[in-house]
Amino acid sequence: MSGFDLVIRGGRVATASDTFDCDVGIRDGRIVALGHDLGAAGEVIDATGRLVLPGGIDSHVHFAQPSGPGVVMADDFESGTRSAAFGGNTTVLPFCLQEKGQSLREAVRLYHAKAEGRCYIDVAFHLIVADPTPQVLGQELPALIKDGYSSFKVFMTYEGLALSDREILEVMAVARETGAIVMVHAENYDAIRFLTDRLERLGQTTPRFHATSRPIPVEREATHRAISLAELVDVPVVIVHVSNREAMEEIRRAQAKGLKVHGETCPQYLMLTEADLDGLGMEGAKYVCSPPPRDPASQQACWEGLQQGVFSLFSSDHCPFRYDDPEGKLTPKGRTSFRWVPNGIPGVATRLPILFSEGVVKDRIDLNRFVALTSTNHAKTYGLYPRKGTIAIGTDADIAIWDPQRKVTITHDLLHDGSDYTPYEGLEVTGWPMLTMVRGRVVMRDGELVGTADHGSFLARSA
Ligand code: DUC
Ligand code: ZN
Ligand code: ZN
Repeated sequence: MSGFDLVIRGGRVATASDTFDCDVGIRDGRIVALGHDLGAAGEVIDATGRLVLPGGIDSHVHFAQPSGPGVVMADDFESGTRSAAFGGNTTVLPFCLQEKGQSLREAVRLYHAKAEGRCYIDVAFHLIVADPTPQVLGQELPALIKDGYSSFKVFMTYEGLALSDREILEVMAVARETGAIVMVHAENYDAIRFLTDRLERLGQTTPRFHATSRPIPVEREATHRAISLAELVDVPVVIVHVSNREAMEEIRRAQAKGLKVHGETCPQYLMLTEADLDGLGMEGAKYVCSPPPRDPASQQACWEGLQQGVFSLFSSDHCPFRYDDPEGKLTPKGRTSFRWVPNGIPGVATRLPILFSEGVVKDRIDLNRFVALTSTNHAKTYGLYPRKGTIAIGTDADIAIWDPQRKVTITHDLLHDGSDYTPYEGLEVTGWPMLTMVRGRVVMRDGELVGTADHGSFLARSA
């Protein structure tokens, strides 16, 4: 009787550093052998002609997040993790949002209740700190960090979420003391409000003006300020969803100075531009996200950031709202002004195929950088490595098997999320995840869901 539950045979394995042909032996949900002729197993998966990659880790997704009166996020944990599995992901990190006046501990309890038994793949939570009271800063946050919630996001914009510089410094100081990492949404709140009010006075309220209300200086200034605040406290930060060259250069400069600043960008900043917000009628609302998609020069800058290592993280920022739905993009208020259109677009299932096709197939990045940007670096940055994010002896058997030649035209029905559209409808890609396995159990095979929503487990992380 063989010692393996499963052997993946004949594939080409790639990690963030190496590419090699070998079989992968799995037992009890872990990788226990890499080699040739591993012998018989309970099950053999033939991966001839396929790539065997660490499952994607998407460290920036939003599921079941409270999104304001009358607005409902399109994905809960079940549909969100299902869609993630179809896109070759094995772990996601969604955000647990603290609302003003709410205890952070209570927010975490409620978020666990939403996720419990409803995840196809593994999850860890970031926290969003919206109300940094003395109780939160002095007790709840340090205790939660100890319990495995070792990263949290702060916002420099949005009603009810934006923190003052003083508050950001207080939160960063807790991270400094406890070894946590701070993610920053860097856009200047007052500048956006000023520009939005002015546009509305001029009657410029259609979705395209969303981009006009948050131009590049709004993001560049806040990026600079966020980095400066982190420098004062000497804490590691991630500048999330970076959309353009000027913000990217702020990060590059900080990295060159030796500051612990990580950069993240997302598919929308490679594939979309503000022209997409121009659609007929309200169609542009489908592309409303923040920061907004920019222009071809900004897309090029984001590619350079990925190629040169300024960006170590490529995440989806999956933040889904249905389009044709009064609880989605087109709420009664959303129809009156871009100001009220929920910010965010879906993308957890399309992140990997887009970067593989546009990046690896088109020779902008190599396969090892693809693995680093989509899996390994996420695990390393957020305290999941080496259990997650690579293929090595002893790691969780979290694997995506890809057909690198398969040509697919992206249509929404392939993505299995809770939304009613994809911003990438009709995009042709080469390379597609054919099988997703979490801790040795197949969740998705050949476009069919074969896993169950009780398989995903919660991952507590080390700081
Ligand atoms: N920031 C995010 O990270 N996601 C969606 C909306 C936003 O502003
Ligand atoms: Zn954000
Ligand atoms: Zn986000």
